[in-house]
Amino acid sequence: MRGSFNPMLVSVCVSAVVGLTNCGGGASPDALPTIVAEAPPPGAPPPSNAPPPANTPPPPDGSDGAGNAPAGVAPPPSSCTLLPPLPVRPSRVRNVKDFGATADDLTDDTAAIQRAINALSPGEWLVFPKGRYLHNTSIRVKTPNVVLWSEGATLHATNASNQAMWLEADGVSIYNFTLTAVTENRRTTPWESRIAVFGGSNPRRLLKNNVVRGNRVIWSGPAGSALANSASSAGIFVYHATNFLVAENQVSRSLADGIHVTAGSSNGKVLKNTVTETGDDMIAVVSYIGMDASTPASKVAAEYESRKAGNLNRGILIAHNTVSGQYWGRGITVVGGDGVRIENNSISKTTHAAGVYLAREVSYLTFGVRNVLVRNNTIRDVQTTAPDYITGKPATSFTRTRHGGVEIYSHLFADEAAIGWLRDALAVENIVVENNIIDGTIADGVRVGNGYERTWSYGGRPVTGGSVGLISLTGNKLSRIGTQGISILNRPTLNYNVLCESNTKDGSATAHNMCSGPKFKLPAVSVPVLCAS
Ligand SMILES: [Ca+2]
Repeated sequence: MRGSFNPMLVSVCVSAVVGLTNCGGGASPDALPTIVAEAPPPGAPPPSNAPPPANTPPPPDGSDGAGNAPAGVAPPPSSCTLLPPLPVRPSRVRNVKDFGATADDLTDDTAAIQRAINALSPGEWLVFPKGRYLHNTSIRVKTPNVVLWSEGATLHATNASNQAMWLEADGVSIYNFTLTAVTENRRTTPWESRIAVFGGSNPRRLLKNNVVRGNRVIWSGPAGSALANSASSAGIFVYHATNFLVAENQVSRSLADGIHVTAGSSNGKVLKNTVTETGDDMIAVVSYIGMDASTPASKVAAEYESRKAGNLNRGILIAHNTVSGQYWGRGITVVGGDGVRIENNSISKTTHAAGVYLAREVSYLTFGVRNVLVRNNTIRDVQTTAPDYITGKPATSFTRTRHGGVEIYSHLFADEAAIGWLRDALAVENIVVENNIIDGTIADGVRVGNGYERTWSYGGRPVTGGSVGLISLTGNKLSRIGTQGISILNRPTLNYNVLCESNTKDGSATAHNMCSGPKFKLPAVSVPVLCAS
């Protein structure tokens, strides 16, 4: 199977047994039976210009990028989150109108735009003057280091199933566009997203140095209309890319995730974006092992290391974003990943599930989670409000998972749990949750280890809580909490403990009887450098 084109690898949350947990379900055993999501069947044919089968195994992603910062110590955030200056428009640029594109009329501009892009030499700029242009299929950019630059342009996609501004060469950048689209129901692939960083005909080639900045992926018509949403799948879809920057974009009402980072992406920054009212996670780092959830653990174990090399996301910085009001999914998530910093974000009105969610999930067979720093975020109104906007599938009425404001767990199939090293590999560990404000939750403020010592089933296979630990919860300020401030469900052991210090609930110290003291090992979080310049 490996090496053949697998829709699982390019999907935002599609599965044969779809969606009770990843991509919005919330995976707690007590929530399992309540939601049935819908998604295209896994065998649905891709569009005619979809990527052909990849015929090479995934390469190692080449990331290094991990420096060690002990718990609670990290480089100054300013050096990490400082944006580079915008590029200066060169005196000589190409103009899309010179290739026949016409703004503000009903004529389709796909051919003209594609002709203009194909005419670019590496490094050239293509300027889109003010006005609204139409395209009826994805626009593909295969020349490295070109810049797509809007000067007040709107791109409107008229095809729900093939609509991406598709960056498929190194260094391709897109700045300042307004992007609207026709949508039908929720889709899953990069070419059904609105901006895709994706290798296209060679999806396993690691793309480098792409920039998506200052764009607005927005809805353009009333609820219930074909213009009510902004993208059929994710608003911005980053697939197997490194050294990428997704900054200062707005995504509103995408049918799947707002910003979706997957497939062994590394050393990337997601900074200062605004994401609202999406149909799934607002910002997601998701690492699929890339096998169906029915795959027996023995097969997962046999292929684990090679798949990890190609599919595990590493070294992602998610900072200074504002996310609010999704009707399905979570606020900011790491569902499989190593080395992720989630800092200084504003997360609010997560009507369906957690504000911050760190989990290994069985439904999509993801990797574990390790080395995550969740710091200085403001997390407000976790399932305490109803969504202001809902559309289409999967959510025609909204549901609540009763996740914590911050939710941390590992779930394993029982046969995975029985293989000791695989159980450890799929753990959620080395996590620091520090100095966050968590204000307003329907259930716990922070919940760790849901599913521990419990057994339930998914897809007919027994599932159990996996290993969760080496977690530090320090200095968090909790208020308006529905149930417990901190809830620890796994018993502390040497390697799987939760340290709780200096947390408050309504101004008074709060902890939990399963919090362990410093007699156990502390987490040693290894977070991406990304801050050198
Ligand atoms: Ca036109």
